[in-house]
Amino acid sequence: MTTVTSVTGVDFDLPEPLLRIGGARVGAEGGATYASANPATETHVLDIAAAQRADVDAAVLAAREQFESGEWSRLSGVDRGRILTRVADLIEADAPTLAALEAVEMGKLYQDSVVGDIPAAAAAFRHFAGWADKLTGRTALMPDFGPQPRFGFTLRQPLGVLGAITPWNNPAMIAAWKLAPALAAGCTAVVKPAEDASLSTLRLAELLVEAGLPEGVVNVVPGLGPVAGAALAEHPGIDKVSFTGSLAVGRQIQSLAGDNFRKVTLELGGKAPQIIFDDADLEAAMPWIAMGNFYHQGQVCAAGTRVIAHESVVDSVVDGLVAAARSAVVGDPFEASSTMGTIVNRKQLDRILGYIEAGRSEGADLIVGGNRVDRPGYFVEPTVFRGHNDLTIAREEIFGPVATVISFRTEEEAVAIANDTKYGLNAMLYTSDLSRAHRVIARLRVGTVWVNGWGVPDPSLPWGGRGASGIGRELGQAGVEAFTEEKTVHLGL
Ligand code: TXE
Repeated sequence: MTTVTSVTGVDFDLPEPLLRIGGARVGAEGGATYASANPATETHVLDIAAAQRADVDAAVLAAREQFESGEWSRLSGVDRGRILTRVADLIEADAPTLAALEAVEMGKLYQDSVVGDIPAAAAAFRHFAGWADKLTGRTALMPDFGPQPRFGFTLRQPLGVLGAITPWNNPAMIAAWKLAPALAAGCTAVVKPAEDASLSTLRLAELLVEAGLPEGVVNVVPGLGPVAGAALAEHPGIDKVSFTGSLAVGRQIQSLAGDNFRKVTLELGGKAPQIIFDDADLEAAMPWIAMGNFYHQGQVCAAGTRVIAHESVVDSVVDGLVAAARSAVVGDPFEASSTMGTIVNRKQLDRILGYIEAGRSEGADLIVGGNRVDRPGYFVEPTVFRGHNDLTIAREEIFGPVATVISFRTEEEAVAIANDTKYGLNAMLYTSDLSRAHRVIARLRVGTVWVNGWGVPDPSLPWGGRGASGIGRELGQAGVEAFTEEKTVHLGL
């Protein structure tokens, strides 16, 4: 095992950078690897085995054989739950390592992962552990069929093999959101983590086995998206694809899944509105509004980057965002004083700077920020524009710390602006009027609404989008049932 020391003296072990197929830790076919890099220092971390098509075949076969063996899929729900609870305990105990792996590979603040992402990953396992023995069917009293009395019921059975393709922005948490419900339901899985952040998923795989999960239940195939990801998404041996990532790749996966009549869940990001009414408690709201834009450098699918403020409070909201931007400390993700880390990679940094340029050239008013930070690493200033909803920066997901403030006059207008987007993942609204909150909630075309706040989805409630934000729901009862098939039985008596 290789031990690494961060620039600020945090020691952590790197997991073996290999594929996990069945019980084996193996290199990729032909010895293929890809480089993992630290975006804060632009230095190499290590080379990771890059799964090829044949490796994905082997992983799917391992997951299929494990599923058919019944060792996991027919284990009692109580026993599955016991193991998943142990996984949650191990994740919590391992938070410093998991957080360090995410910080070193993709620049998220170490401290934010320790208290945020990693406990959220554990919470998903803890929650779905409780579902493992509660996935029951229903019964129906049916009329006799001719002379024959009948009784009907349904069985809820595990779906089979999951192909999970995960993004780099919250790698352990999103892997947990897919794996915990799938495992609770009795499925087995092949996971393809993002090439920019694979290490915490490899570490998670080790913890799963340490908790007592049989080998082969979760197989991990790090690799490049168009190679390993595509091979997994189109593999005939999987029963479901669960994907979180970009719209473009989501579209490809959806069409592949459609061609193969395969179940699919897609979470493709958003362009969420934060509506601030004139009756909002601004002092309480401002930290949430700022966090919804600058937390994790804006690389969050739920980020609320369209700040839609009533004309009577819009100047105060802009001032609040400017103050938050000016007080942000953009620095090394391991540094305790940093409040913002780095952008994940060069490509993403250039994308963000390109959007900022589009904002400027389309005539939006740049209030603060707008530049790359002058130091090594992919750091960008928190940025605030004033503008309108037709700007490119208000229409496209930037996945960077770039807010666009838009003003409105009436509730009607606020709802219209909020809904005027192809995305529909989430929305935030700030008001002290309960009736208004209910009226607006009912009209927002999104999967989730936060009122007077912003944050992380909770495993007990569903999460997912409408429109270009995706298909299906993860988490909650809907999320775990999505890993089952409900079989109807007509019993002649
Ligand atoms: O995503 P990709 P990228 C959005 C966000 C971001 C943009 C691009 O706007 O700026 O997408 O990010 C795998 N077949 N989100 O380029 O490529 C890939 O290896 C199968 C929002 O990083 O979609 C990785 O594991 N898989 C989002 C995963 O897909 C393929 C989170 C996501 O990477 C593949 C991430 C292929 N052909 C980005 N090509 C959210 N919903 O939160 C790539 N992959």
